[in-house]
Amino acid sequence: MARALGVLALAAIIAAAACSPGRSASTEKPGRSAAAQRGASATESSRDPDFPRAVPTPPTPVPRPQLHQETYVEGLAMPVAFEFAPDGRMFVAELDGRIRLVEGGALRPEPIITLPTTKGLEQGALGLALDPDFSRTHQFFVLYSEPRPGTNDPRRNRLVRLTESGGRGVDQQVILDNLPIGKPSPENVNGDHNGGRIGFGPDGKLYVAMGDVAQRTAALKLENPHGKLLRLNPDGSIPADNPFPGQAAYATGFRSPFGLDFHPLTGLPYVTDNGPQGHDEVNRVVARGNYGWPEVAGRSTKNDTVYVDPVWESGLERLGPTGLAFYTGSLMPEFQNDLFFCDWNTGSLWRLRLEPPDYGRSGNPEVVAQPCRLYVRTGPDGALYFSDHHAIYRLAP
Ligand SMILES: [Ca+2]
Repeated sequence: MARALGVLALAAIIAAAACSPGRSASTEKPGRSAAAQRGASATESSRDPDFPRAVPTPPTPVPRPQLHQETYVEGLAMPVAFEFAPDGRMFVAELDGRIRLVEGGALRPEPIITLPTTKGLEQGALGLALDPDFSRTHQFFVLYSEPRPGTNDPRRNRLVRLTESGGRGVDQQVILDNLPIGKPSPENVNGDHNGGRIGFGPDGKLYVAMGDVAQRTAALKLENPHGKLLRLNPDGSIPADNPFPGQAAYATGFRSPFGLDFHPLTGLPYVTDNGPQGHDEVNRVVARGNYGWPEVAGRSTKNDTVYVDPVWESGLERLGPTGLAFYTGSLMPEFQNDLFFCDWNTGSLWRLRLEPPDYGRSGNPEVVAQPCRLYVRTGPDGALYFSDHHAIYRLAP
């Protein structure tokens, strides 16, 4: 895994850590094989001033004795995304394609549907969103990595829409197909940088955060989905008012985004992105913005206005940021409208206070809770919910 997480791959992350914990701290150098990186890292780190520090030691959360953390549901396998329906049920996407339901705090034993996914480290059921009009339509959306039939070879990423009926996912419709997908190789079995987070903005459009799938040249082309935040109508068509006329892209220059949510006051999307050697980012995403990759990771040092700098970046530390959410509840007023994100490498829930009026800058984040490695959301009850490899936790007074 490389970069740890950087990847975001979260999946990668995930998988890597799950399969070989000792390798989760390995570092990817662009253009070099993972094996070569591992072999060279000890000597390289001593002579390359830009070589990232080891994965940071998990920081200690800021004490908040007034808050109580409990396990909300366990027995899950890599719950990479979860969303609350208006009726209080929680939909959960497990990495290897199972969509689960939690009702009244209890996990239904059978998935509502199991999508056929590749079992790579950074591939699978990567994104989950519910129709803003779910109460009426019962529709939900999943972005997943499809294998070639009968194999584990990645064929494509695809965005599908399903309807929940009696606890089953039915009437699958492909909304956007043939999205790029990372290809495994002997040096890299992860299938890098798929991204795959999806979510509805307050404008009713469906946003899709796509990684570069380790194809930098392709990512430079506006018409390619690689490394873009896409903006779509719910049926997959391109909105007439998209910022690049006739194009699905809303913004460009992402590498391995694995968190997506929308600011409760401005409505702008925010994404986490994973850098190649540290320089992990939280980004406030404006229409037509170029977020740098593959030319720039982290803040640009080129003194130009071509690239939009991140709201915050990790410098040389490799966190592997994953899920991102704004706190929009009323149970914890001190968190109101703050940005929260998880990271794979230390398993922390980070809080970032954004500075008004445009919420485009912040100081350093603080750790609020652990373990948070995959996803975070504000629940309808005003609690914060976040997940690690096998469980979802609830934080509230
Ligand atoms: Ca960037």
